[in-house]
Amino acid sequence: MPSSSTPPADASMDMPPMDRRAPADLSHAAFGLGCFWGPDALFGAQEGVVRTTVGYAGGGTPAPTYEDIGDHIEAVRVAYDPDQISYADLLALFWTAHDPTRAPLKRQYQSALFPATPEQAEQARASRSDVAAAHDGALSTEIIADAPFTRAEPYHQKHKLRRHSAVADPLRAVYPADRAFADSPAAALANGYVGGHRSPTRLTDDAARLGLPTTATEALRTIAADRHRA
Ligand code: MHO
Repeated sequence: MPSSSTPPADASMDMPPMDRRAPADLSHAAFGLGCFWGPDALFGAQEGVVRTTVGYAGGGTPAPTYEDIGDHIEAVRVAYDPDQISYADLLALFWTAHDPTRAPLKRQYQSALFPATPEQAEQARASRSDVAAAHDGALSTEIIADAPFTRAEPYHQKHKLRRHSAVADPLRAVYPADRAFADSPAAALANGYVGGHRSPTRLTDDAARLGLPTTATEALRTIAADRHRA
């Protein structure tokens, strides 16, 4: 019998196939909807979302950090393939994933849209008007165009996934650099599963592109089955 410290034979992996094949021509946009850990997973679970990054945007304080966020807002920046998911789809997700009528206790958790292009800004404004009409105008959501985005500290990136070492460790071994791990499309998708935003039945198809060791795939399936609510 191998000792308990012997890693399973299949515990290592190569770069995930979906990371090798990630499309180059991506659009991006950022969203603020409270603590960024949850939205990181929510957006990461969506088909067509290629990368997610959490960070700080919307303020004027230079060089924000988590401990010294100044007047910035926690945000998730999404890199997406516009052939697979539209900004309108992302907006729809944004509105349903939080309560935009609630004024947050701290500016850090302000509801905000950070469009990156004039077209997105126009769509964001039109979408906000539609949603406001349905709520008698009482929305707290701000629209801040062309806001500089500062990446958050590594421990905030894919925060939910980091708590599940059976899944995160093989990915960390492929990407020892924090930045590469945070930017991995496979890490974004795995984080989406851990957050309960993707049905475990979809792992049947996703397993090959994630390329995780079998033990990690099974661990992810168990976590997803526990978290996912139809
Ligand atoms: N309630 C959470 C917020 C973290 S989020 C990155 C906590 O402090 O644990 O703002």
